Amino acid sequence: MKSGFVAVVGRPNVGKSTLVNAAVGKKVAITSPRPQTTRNTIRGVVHGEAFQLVLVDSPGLHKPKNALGERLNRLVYGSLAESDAALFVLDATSPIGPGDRLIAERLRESGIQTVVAVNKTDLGDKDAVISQLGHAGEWDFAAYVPVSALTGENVDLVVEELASLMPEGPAYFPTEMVTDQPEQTVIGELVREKYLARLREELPHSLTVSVEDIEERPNGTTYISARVIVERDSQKGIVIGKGGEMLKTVGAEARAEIEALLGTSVFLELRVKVEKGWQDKPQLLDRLGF
Ligand SMILES: Nc1nc2c(ncn2[C@@H]2O[C@H](COP(=O)(O)OP(=O)(O)OP(=O)(O)O)[C@@H](O)[C@H]2O)c(=O)[nH]1
Ligand SMILES: [Mg+2]
Repeated sequence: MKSGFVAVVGRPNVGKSTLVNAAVGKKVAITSPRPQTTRNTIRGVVHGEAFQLVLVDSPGLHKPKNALGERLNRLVYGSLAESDAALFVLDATSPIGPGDRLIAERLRESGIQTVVAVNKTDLGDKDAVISQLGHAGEWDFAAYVPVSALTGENVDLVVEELASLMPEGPAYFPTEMVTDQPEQTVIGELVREKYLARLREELPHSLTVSVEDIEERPNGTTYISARVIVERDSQKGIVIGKGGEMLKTVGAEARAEIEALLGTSVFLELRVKVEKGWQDKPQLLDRLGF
């Protein structure tokens, strides 16, 4: 069969994770309208009849502002070296900018075979999409596909183009496996996604979730204890909300998705903790899995 690894790259918020989920057919990566949603490399597996694609979703590339940002960028460029092809995602609703050009340059330097997806075609008008395809065409990559990760339009074409670039190889993952992430990680991410949808501005970047314990009890309920970690005392109140309202709402929303994921009833205990400046502390970043 044809099989291999595909590095999914692009600026923050262009829809990389949404596209990976659409190609895999399951939610393996959380998404949000905020830039820098994805923080880890996440592998999502597309099982075809004669191919297997391992899509490696990664944080959007941007100018690093702190130790976390630097680690994320290194992570992405590191994953390029280990990949058989790249999927470069552009956003049809915003013109090609210096960030996109920088990524294009890196891709060309690396010599990796690249498929360009111009995403969010459901939002961008036709002329904008065509002009983007034209500009991107100058980079001379392997293929160009206008796509909507949200409606699913042309997602199959992206998969087809990528599959055609894969070398002969083994199935890297068994058919029932769509991601390599441990349950603990997926659960923490689902909690973080619910917070991202509700919090404003800077705060989401200061928030991380660490799942400490998952235990299936004889009564069939899975008990999960997780910590919501923020950077400053002032943020603690926001994350908990008036009378614990925010914590309750997020907890209920996350619990519903976790129950669907695990297929059991779930008791989710969320606790909030302040870790001052966690994004700039290498030791803490290690412990939190970055
Ligand atoms: N209308 C529309 N919205 C989309 C499409 N693809 C993604 N989005 C939205 O764009 C936002 C960002 O999507 P993500 O998939 O989180 O983007 P990302 O590139 O993974 O972002 P980072 O992880 O922050 O780098 C979300 O609100 C998505 O719902 C699309 O094809 N059409
Ligand atoms: Mg993402």
